[in-house]
Amino acid sequence: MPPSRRDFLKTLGMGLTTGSSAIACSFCGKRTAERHPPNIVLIFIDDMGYADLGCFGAKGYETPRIDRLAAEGIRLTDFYVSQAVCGASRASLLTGCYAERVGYQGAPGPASKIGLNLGEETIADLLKKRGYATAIFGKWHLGCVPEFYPTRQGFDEYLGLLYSNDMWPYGYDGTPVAEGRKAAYPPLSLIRNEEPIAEIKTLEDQSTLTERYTREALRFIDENKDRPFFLYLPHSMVHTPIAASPEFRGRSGHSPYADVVMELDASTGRIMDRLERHGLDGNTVVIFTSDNGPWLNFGDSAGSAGPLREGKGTMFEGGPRVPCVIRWPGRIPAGRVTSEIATTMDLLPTIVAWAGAPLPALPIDGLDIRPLLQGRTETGPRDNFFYYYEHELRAVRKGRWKLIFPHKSRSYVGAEPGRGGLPGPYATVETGLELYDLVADVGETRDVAAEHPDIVAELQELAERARDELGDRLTGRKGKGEREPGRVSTRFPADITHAAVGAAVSLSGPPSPSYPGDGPATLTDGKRGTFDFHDGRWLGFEGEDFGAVIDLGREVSVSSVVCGFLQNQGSWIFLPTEVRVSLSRDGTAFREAGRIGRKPVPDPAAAYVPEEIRFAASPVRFVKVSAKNVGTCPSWHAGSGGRCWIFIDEIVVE
Ligand SMILES: [Ca+2]
Ligand SMILES: [Ca+2]
Repeated sequence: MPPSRRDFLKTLGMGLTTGSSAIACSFCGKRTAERHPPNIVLIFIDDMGYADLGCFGAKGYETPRIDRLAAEGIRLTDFYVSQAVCGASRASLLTGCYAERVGYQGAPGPASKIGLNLGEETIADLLKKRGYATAIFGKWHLGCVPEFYPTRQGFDEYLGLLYSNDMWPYGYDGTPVAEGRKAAYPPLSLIRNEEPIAEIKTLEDQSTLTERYTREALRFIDENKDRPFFLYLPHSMVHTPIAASPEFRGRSGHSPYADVVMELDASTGRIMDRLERHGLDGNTVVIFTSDNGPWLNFGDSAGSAGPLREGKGTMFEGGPRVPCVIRWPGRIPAGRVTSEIATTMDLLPTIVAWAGAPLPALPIDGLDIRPLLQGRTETGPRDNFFYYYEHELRAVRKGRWKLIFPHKSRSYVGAEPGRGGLPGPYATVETGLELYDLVADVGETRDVAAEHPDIVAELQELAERARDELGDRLTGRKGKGEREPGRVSTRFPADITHAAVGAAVSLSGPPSPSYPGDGPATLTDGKRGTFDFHDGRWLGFEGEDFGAVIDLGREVSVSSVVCGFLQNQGSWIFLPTEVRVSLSRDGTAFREAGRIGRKPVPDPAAAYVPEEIRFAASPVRFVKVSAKNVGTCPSWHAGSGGRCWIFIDEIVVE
């Protein structure tokens, strides 16, 4: 008998757990299901480096309140986020899954039409089932259209920014930008629940964010002191543009960056004091960590990864390895330090087990690390970690060994960093197949692959199993455990029946290799695309005209042809300037049935436009459609001179 999927994944060490086993587990011990389950406070800093806290070796300034958390709890030295980028990292934190599993990548901007799938269960969803009050104060970054807001993903209340604080129509110095990508950004709104309440448009406004979030957190604790609560505090700082409130400017005597970190430290202290005032600190789990490593090209406005290689946007250790401390007096022994591998994905199963709440119904990757944290064992349940970035499996770690696969990466080495809040350029680095011993060489400086062919082979085997489950763009693999992100649907039904469904299509030229859909058949499969042009339901043509002939297989009486086109000018996708339909009975002699022409005009809204051509009904077998590309982006467009795209999803023949 073949092993079950669960057994199989267990041998992978991928920690796949399912709802049914979870329920059995969370009620098996009395210790985990007391009358009043613990409150959870999860403080998540944006872009804080591995060495930015005193207890992780920060130099030149102090973080006494966070250091005290470490002294009274546990410090994790080998703690990872799933990816060194804001959005994907947060998807993993809240779902307990690799970003590949939940299909959520990168750091989507204001025009993005995807979000964390509403079918995923977040920590907030799960704790609500156990009667927790839930709140998020800070940066969301898991979908910026209302259907994906935090209030739709288990949070009772929200105050914060929907995405990064630099996704605003201003430069890093706070002055308006006239051209480029940011010029098209909408105002950066502070959202309360589902309504914008203020606009963040100056560095002075940025400097209010830490204080605003902290005040909300204190109020939330006050209001919910008599019931279990989950407080998720994903600060916008220390992501640039950094800004400390007036009270903290110059406080560190070191740098504006250190001032901002000290304000975050003081914020953490105020939360601890408030818990203590209400007598709650003994029954509250406080977790402090970061979403990814430092953004090093900002120089003196970035943090430090200390001894680790590189930073944010890379999967060398400085990218995904982040500082982490967890405090729960009486349960987690004070002053503990562990170098076992653990990840933000492990927080979900650990927290819900402490709370006596169920695990998600869908498979996850996180592992319950309660025994490790509580000192019942020195060995954690996780001995491996898969370093994915934007769906590329760039490296794998098992125990002390990290095998890096050949890939191109952002690098900060050899590029002059910016100063005074402004970014410097990135460099790039290309790796080979490289093996590092992270215990002897945490900085990944000496490739020892040639000395350990057996370990290389073992890690390659492990990686192969990850690719099977989660896919890998570097080797062109689709994983069988991959799920879809949430997508904004158009107002048209996703499925449609018409006379050309299943008909053969020949294209006059191939689509871009980046957007091939399912080949030419994409145009007659009876499926429409969503606003996400990455959804595999579109054919994309870069700078080229579109042309296709559909063979209906036999003569059919036809009176209209409707072609579905996408407009998303922010992504250089324009409607065609002309659409023309011709008909034929024999595939040789075509007669024109109609044409539509339009001029490109600025329109920031994403739109699904069915271009319809109607004509007198007549029997035809072949339908020819051509569409003219705008060509190069018009002078009024941010990409002026660049090549325009056409995206088409279906040719509806009736
Ligand atoms: Ca970040
Ligand atoms: Ca289609």
